[in-house]
Order: sequence, then C-alpha cells, then structure tokens
Amino acid sequence: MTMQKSPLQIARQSYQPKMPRALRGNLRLTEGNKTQSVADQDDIQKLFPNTYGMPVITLETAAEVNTPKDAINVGVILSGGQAPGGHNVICGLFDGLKTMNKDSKLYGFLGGPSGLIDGKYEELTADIIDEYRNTGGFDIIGSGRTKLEETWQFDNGIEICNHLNIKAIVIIGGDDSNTNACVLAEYYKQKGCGIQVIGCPKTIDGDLKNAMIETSFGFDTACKVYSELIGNIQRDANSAKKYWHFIRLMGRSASHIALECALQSQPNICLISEEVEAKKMTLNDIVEDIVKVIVERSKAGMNFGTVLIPEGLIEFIPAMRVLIQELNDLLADNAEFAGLEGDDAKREYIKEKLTPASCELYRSLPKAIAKQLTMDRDPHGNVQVSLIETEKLLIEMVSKKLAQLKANGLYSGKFSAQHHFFGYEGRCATPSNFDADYCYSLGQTAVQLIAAGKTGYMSVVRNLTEPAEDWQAGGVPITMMMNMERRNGKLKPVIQKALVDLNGAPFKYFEKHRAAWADVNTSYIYPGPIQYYGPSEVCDQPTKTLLLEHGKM
Ligand code: FBP
Repeated sequence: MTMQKSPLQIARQSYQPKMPRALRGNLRLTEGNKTQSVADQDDIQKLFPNTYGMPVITLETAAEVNTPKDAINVGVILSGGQAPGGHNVICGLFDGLKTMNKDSKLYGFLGGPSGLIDGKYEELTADIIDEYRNTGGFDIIGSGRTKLEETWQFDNGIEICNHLNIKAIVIIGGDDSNTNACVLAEYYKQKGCGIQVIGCPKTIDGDLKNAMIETSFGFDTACKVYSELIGNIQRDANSAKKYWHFIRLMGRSASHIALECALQSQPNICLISEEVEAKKMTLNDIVEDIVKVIVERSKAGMNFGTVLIPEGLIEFIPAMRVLIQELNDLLADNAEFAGLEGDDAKREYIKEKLTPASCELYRSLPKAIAKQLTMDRDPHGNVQVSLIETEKLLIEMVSKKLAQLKANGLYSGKFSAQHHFFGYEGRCATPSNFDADYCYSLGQTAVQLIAAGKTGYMSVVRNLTEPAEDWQAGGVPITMMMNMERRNGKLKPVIQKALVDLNGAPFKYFEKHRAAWADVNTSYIYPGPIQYYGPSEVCDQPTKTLLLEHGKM
C-alpha cells in the first residue's frame, strides 16, 4: 500500500538543502592548535588520555582533486527527545558517504542507543532515505533514552560493528549523549578496535551551545512552531479580550525556548528561570509580579494577556529546589512509600519526613501540584519537569491573590485564565529551511571527519547567521567542551550545559523591552506559520537568539 502524503510532504521530498561552499567539490581539512577543556583540564585529560587536546578542524574548498576513497560502513544512532532535522542529518550522512564511494553503507541502530547494545539495526538504502528527506520526527530508525556508559555496552557495540564491518558510529544527541559519545570514542581508541565515534548537536532545548557550537538543531523549528501558536493565542486574546493565557513551554532546565518565543511574539509576560534564580525569587514574588501586570492592564479594561513560563521554572525557585532535592532523596528506591495506599497516606508520610521549611512549602502548594512533585523520577533520579503543571499552579495562586486584592478594593477587573503546554507540538514539525539545511550539512560534515579518520569529535557548522553558502564546517573535539560536575553524588566529566546568560544579548534585549510588552499598548507580534517557499527574509531567517548573539539585531 502506498502511503498517502500531503502536498507539502510531496514538495518537501524534493527540496534540496542549501549547502555551504566549504562542503562542495574538492575539500581540504586543516587542523588548528592543540585544545583544552573549558575547565578542570587535569581531570579531563586524565580521563581522556587518547582523545584530549586534539585540534579544531576546519573544512575548506581545495584546488587539488581529492583522491578516491575506500568504501566505508557507518552506523547512526538517534538519542533522546525528537528534534526537527534529525532525518536530514541522516540524509546528509547517506549522500556524503555515497558520493565518496557508492559502495559505502549506512546502518541505522534502532530505538536509540539500545539498538547498538542489543544489535538491532537496519541498512538505510536510497529508497528508505528518500522517504524521509526534509521530514520531521525520528521515526526513520526511532530514538531512545538508554544511557551508553557501561563497558559491557561498549563491548557489545564492538561486536555488532565488527559483524557489519562498521568503521564509525555517529551519535545524534544532546549534551549527555555527546558526553557518552566522547566516553565511547575514548574507550574504542584505547582498545585500538578501529571504531571512530562522531557526535552531532541535537536538542530543541537549545542548551547545547558554546564558543564552538552556535546552536543545536531543532531549536529553530520548535521555537517557530510555538511562536506561531503563541501569536495565534495572542490574536484570540486581543479579539475576545476575556482570557489570560498561561503558556508553559518545553526546554527542560534552560529557558532558551521561552526567551526565543518571547522575542518572536512579544507577550505581556515571560518568566526566565535563570533570572528567578539569580534574584533568589520566591513563588510569591513571581505571583506578585504577574499580578501587578494584570491589575495595571485591568485598569484600562484589558482583562486579557499572555504569560510564557519555561518548563523548568519550579527548579529555579530556591526554596522549591530544596524541596525537590529533599523529595528526590526521600523517594529514591523507597519501597515503604511505594507500598502506601492512597494519596492522603502518601502526603502524610512525606510531610513527616520533610524539614520544617520544605514541609511548609509542600503544604502551601495545591494538592495536585504537590502530588506531581512526588511522581516517578527519570532515569537520573530527577523529577520530570515536563509533568509538573506550573501553569496551573500559577493560575491558582494568581487567582487567589487577585481575590484578596478585590476584597480589599484594590482590584476591580475580571480574571479568567486558560492554560496551555507546548512541547510535543513542535518536536517533530517539518524542519524549517534553516534546520533542514543545517542538519544536512552536519551530516555531510560528519562524513568528512570520518573519512579523515577522526574520532571523539562533534560535527559543527558555524557562521549560521550568514547565508548557507558562507557557513563554515568542521569538527570540534568533544573533550574541549567538558568540565567536571557532580551527578548523582559523583564527580563526572560532562559537556557544560548552556543556560540563559543574563548578560547575553538575547536576555538584555528582552529585559529592555519587556515593560513595553506588558503595557496596555498592545505590542504582540503574530509570527504566523513556518514558510518553506518564498522570499528568503520569510523562509530562511535564523532565530532571534542567534541574530542577537551575533550582533545582527
Ligand atoms: P532532549 O533533547 O534533551 O532529549 O530533551 C528534549 C525534551 O523535549 C525536553 O524539552 C523535555 O523536558 C523532554 O524532552 C521530555 O521528555 P520525554 O520525551 O521523555 O517526554
């Protein structure tokens, strides 16, 4: 049975991603100076003796004709949450490999890193690849969150790679997956098994970025989808003039998505977790700030507005962080708690075990939210922030505060609220031209690094605020991005996660304009849906975050 497709799906199949000059024709690879990790150099060097200090690599067009390359087999893994563009990384890998030698093969490990461990794979042929060009999702081979960190897992990987004659593995993932890619690269190099490992920077959260990586792929498309929805809601709010919309946005700990959406849509309020932490704000402080804006707008008869809330907010409120930490410790492998019958018994048990300050906070929370804080932890033992309905918590607290003000004659408006959570709506969207082009280039770049025998590198494409023609491609040693951090009580080498920089240009721009956006003179922007065809200023724009970071806005 042939699969039915929308006209856009059909059109996107034949879209040819734009590629930088640096990836076309004959190429030369140049190496820079020896590198260092961003911090904890001695520790990182000790842990990665074989992959530490390698140079940054740049790809350039060469005058000399490249010598023909041997066929090579490569395996690819999609790791973690979906991000638009993942399929194009794989298409770029496939096309790059076949251009180099038509007998090269690309294998996809199925269902994420577990595919490598359990030897589950599929050869990706031209027919399969063509079905997925420029599409969203990770369904070509599936994804998973299994952590690659034990030697027995690495050894299983060697077995399957030897069986398939795979010389390199490409791991498409976020900061943790790329950290694991680096550990794997080091292990394989130390064993001398000849398997190279290359990473690719993926995550809608935008928190895998640093001096060498300008942005992770997927952030662009996801933010554009959410901003379209926020814009639509703002039009609705401005038309009906009767609802305050509280919109929580995915992004884990970092507020990059919320900030970018605010820059694109100019809501009345956008909370930034990193600022809440820096200012040591309490939940009550946050509620009072929101209430002030609501009261002011109500004086002008504007009983409507929008509030953007980053997913990880709750963990950045200092007292909440303490409470969550106490709950993490209390509930880890706690059979006694698991055995309790009913919500009330569980609530009582928790109240007894918490410190007095945390207990008071826990009791002050709406019961539903308090319960969400005690739900199943993720594989790292942390609370799953995507399951905590902060938008409902804030609506309830704001509503209470407004009722008090009303009782005291200090507020005469009407408060009616709607809640939303945007996350899954954007993670698998058809990639924007930016992500389609960027990802395809990341895949092609990875092939060049593999062909040059490199391992422990991340494929990078830079200069992203310029036209794709002028993008720069190359490789950055993953050890260069690492530092030591305490995880689950142990010091571990990890890639530094990038949170919103309160001194950075995107936040500064937001800070300068937010009072005007909160004001009664409506400043909403309605970004509209992602456009794939049309003038470049409509179709190929990078995020505002990137533009501001590069001084282009
Ligand atoms: P990663 O890219 O880091 O894997 O996470 C993306 C993300 O969408 C987060 O924004 C969100 O908190 C999480 O995944 C949700 O996880 P799940 O897909 O397991 O529901």
